[in-house]
Amino acid sequence: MRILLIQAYLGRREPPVAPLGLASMAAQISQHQVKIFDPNISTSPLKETTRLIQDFAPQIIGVSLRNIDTTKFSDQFYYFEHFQEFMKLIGKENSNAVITVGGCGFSLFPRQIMKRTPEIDCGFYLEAEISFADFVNRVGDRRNIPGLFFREGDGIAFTCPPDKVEINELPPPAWDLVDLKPYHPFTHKASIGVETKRGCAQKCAYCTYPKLSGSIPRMKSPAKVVDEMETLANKGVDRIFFCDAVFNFPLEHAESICREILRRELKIKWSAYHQDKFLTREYVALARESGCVEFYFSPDSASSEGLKELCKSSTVVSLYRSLNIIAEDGKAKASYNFFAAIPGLGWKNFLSAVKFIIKAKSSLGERLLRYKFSYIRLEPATLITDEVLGSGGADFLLPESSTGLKKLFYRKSASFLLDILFSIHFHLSKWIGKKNVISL
Ligand code: B12
Ligand code: SF4
Repeated sequence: MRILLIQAYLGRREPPVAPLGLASMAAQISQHQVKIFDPNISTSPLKETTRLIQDFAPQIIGVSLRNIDTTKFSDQFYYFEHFQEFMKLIGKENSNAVITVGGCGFSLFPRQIMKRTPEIDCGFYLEAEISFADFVNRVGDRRNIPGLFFREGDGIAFTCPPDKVEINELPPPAWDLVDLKPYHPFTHKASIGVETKRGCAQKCAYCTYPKLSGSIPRMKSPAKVVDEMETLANKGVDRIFFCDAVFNFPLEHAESICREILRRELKIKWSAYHQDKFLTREYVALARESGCVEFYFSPDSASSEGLKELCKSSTVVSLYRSLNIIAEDGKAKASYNFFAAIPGLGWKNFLSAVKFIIKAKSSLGERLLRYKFSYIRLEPATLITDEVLGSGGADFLLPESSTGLKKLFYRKSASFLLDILFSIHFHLSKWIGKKNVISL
C-alpha cells in the first residue's frame, strides 16, 4: 500500500522540528511503500504537497497535527486555522486516499477537530504506532481499531482509548525516510528529537503531558536510546533534544544513558527538560560530560504558595539546592521558566521568582542561558482549566479564529497593579526587543 505521512503545514516560517512521531509510526509499517513529507522545510510548501500527492497517488494520507497554537502570549499564532486550510488542499488534491490525522494537537481536541474538519476520515487518539499499523493492515475494519475516531452517519464514533505502547519494543524511528539536512542548522533550537521514555509521574496543574503520554514512565533501554543517537550522529547531526517530559526521572535511567554515551565515546551534544527535585551533583557532572549543553528547568514558581497552587512536587528548598548544584559544577548551563500569573497569588510569588533569577544570574553569570516569564495557556483536562473555567470548556479552548487566542492565557494575579505592570511590560517589550527583558 502507498502511504504518505505529512507534518501539518504551520502556516508560517519558523525553526522546524523533524517529524519524530511520523518516523516512529513509519518504522512500524516498513512492509508498505511509505513517504514522509514536511512542508515546513519546503520553499513552496503548498505546491510541493500538491505535486507529491499527484505523483505518489497515496492510498492513505496521514497528517500529523502537532501544534494547535504557539501557547506563547508574546507570539500568538493559530496554527489550527492553517491546518484547516491545509486539509482543504489535501482533500481537494486527492479524492481517493483515506485521510487520517493524529498527533498531540489532535489528541487534545479530537472531537472538535473531527467536527470542524470534514476532510478527515479517521482520527487517531494519542500514541499510534500500533493502532495506525493495525489500521493500515485492515483499512475497512474501523470498529476494531482502538484509539480511532471515525465518521458514522452524521456523527463521530470513537472505539476506545488505545493501549499504551511498549516503547522499548518499538523499532527505531525510520529516519532513513527523512532528509535531516534541512533541520541541521536548527539543532540548537531542538529540531531533532530522541525519546528515552514516555509518561510523566507528576501532576502539575496546567500540564497536558500526563494526558498525552501517560502518568507512568515507560522507558527505552539506554542501549536503544544511544543507538538512535549514533544513527543521527552518523547522519551529521551535532545536537539532539531528549523529548521526554522530564529527562532526569527516573534518575538511574538518565544516568545509564549518559554512561552509555560516554562508553561509546559518542560526540553529540544534547539538551533536555529537567526537574530540580531529582538533580544530584554526580548526575550533573555525568550529564555534562556526556554532552548536555543546556539543562532546561520549568519551576514555574519560586514561592511555596505558587508551587503548591501549581501542584509541583518541587519545593523552594529543592529549587535553590539545584541552582547551587548547577553553579558549583562550574560548567553546566541552565534556563528557567516562570509563570507571571498564578490564581490567587500576587507580588510575593512574583518577587520570589525575581529573587531567584537574580540569584541565578549572580551565581551562573553567562551560564544562565535564558530566563523567562510566561502566561499559562489553558489546555483541556488540566486542573487549572477546571479551576478557572469549570469543566466542559473544550470548545472555548479551541477558538474559531486567532482572535480567540488571547482569552486562553491565564493573566489574572491577585494584584491588579502587577497585572497592569505585566501588561505594560508586554507592550514595551515589543518596542525595546525581547532579548534580555522579561519575556512574556
Ligand atoms: C519535545 C517537544 C517539543 C520539542 C521538539 C523536539 C523535537 N525535535 O522533536 C521542542 C522544544 C522543539 C518543541 C517545540 C514546540 N512545541 Co512542543 N512538545 C514537545 C513534547 C514534550 C513531546 C513531543 C514528542 O516529540 N513526542 C514524541 C513523539 C514520538 O510523539 P508524537 O509526535 O506525539 O507522535 C505520536 C502521536 O501523537 C501520534 N501521531 C503523531 N502524528 C500522527 C499522525 C497520524 C496520521 C497518526 C495516525 C498518528 C500520529 O503517533 C505518534 C507515535 O506514537 C510535546 C508534549 C507531549 N508530551 O507530547 C510538546 C507539544 C507538542 N509542543 C507544543 C507546542 C505548543 C510547541 C511549540 C509551538 C512551542 C513554541 N511556541 O515554540 C513549538 C513548535 C515547534 C514546531 N516547529 O513544530 C504543544 C502543542 C499543544 C498546543 N496547544 O498547540 C505540546 C503538546 C505541549 C503542550 N503545551 O501541551 N516541542
Ligand atoms: S510540568 Fe513537567 S513535571 Fe509537571 S506534569 Fe508536566 S511534564 Fe510532568
